[in-house]
Amino acid sequence: MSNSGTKDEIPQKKMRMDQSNINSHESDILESLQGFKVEKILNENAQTKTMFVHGKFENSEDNAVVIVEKTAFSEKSIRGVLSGDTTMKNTLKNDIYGTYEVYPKPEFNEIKTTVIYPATEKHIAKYTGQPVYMVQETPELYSDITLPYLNAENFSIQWVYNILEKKKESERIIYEDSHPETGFILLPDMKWDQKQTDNLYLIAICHKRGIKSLRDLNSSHLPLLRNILTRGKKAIKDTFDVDGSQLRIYIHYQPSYYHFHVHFTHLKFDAPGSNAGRAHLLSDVIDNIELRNDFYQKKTLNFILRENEGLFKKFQESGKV
Ligand code: GTA
Repeated sequence: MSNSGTKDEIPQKKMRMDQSNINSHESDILESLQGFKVEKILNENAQTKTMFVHGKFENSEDNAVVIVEKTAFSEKSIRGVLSGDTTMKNTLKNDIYGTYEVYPKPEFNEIKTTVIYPATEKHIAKYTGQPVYMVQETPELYSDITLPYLNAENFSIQWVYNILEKKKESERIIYEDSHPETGFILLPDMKWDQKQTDNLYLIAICHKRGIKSLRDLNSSHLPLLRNILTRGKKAIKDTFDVDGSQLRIYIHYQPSYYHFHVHFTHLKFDAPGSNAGRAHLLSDVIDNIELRNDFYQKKTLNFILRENEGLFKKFQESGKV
């Protein structure tokens, strides 16, 4: 829990916002969505109040994917909402019961928006609602299907190198260990609005290049994995006052980005991708490798693939799903 005055809000001095970066050295930062045309709603989730939209900007053939998400209330924002600045429209009144549509001032009505532009067909496929399937990947299927596929086709990891080389997001870094073999950068994940710790989400990106995924890990990586686990937890405790026992610390298999990284999310937060079929707890991964050096080279790994994903099509063609 946070030690700030209000429940689970981040102490102001510890909050790191994007604003300085946005206004200073970025030329392609959007100031409005003027000229944006919605082409298709790719997916929506009423529970998380999120919508994934495919669109285009005027005078451009490039695709954009926009993710809009209504953000959680905090004690600070709720005081702003429940105030005289808010206008209200009554929708029901019965005895002592009343419901209203409420229009707070814009600063208390934020919508977290992620814009991917230009977006590739792979981005559009990733965010499109579609059937999903559990796949069983034996070591042989990994070398025959998965590895050739991901060597030929995967999401660009330029954004990862930008972080490691301090070209982007350097002001957001929470902790860095710069050792080339065991070091990493810990920073807020793109999905976290950093307004409260209830939905805390950070990623640790290792400095060492060439570790694609869980499949590559062996005992030579134990110092790196232990370092991320121990120092990542400590940095989060020091910065956000969230104890390690309140964190879900895991690796995705398959990830979207094949440069080794670890997800740190708050236990209270049902983060996308934190379920079985995707997430492997870092402490279990360490334990498994301690039991057997080549555990992840020998194990059959189960994971969920989307029907539109290229990798799923490869598995389908080979008759393995
Ligand atoms: N700080 O530039 C970045 C950046 N990028 C491009 C990605 N990430 C970044 N973080 C910073 N700066 O957690 C983060 C991602 C993700 C991690 C990569 O890096 O937010 P991964 O390689 O395991 O890939 O992790 P994965 O699992 O596909 O990640 P992602 O994007 O979270 O997708 C999982 C599912 O979550 C998606 O299929 C989608 O259904 C859902 N999702 C994605 N984004 C959002 C969102 N903004 N809101 C709600 N749901 C989302």
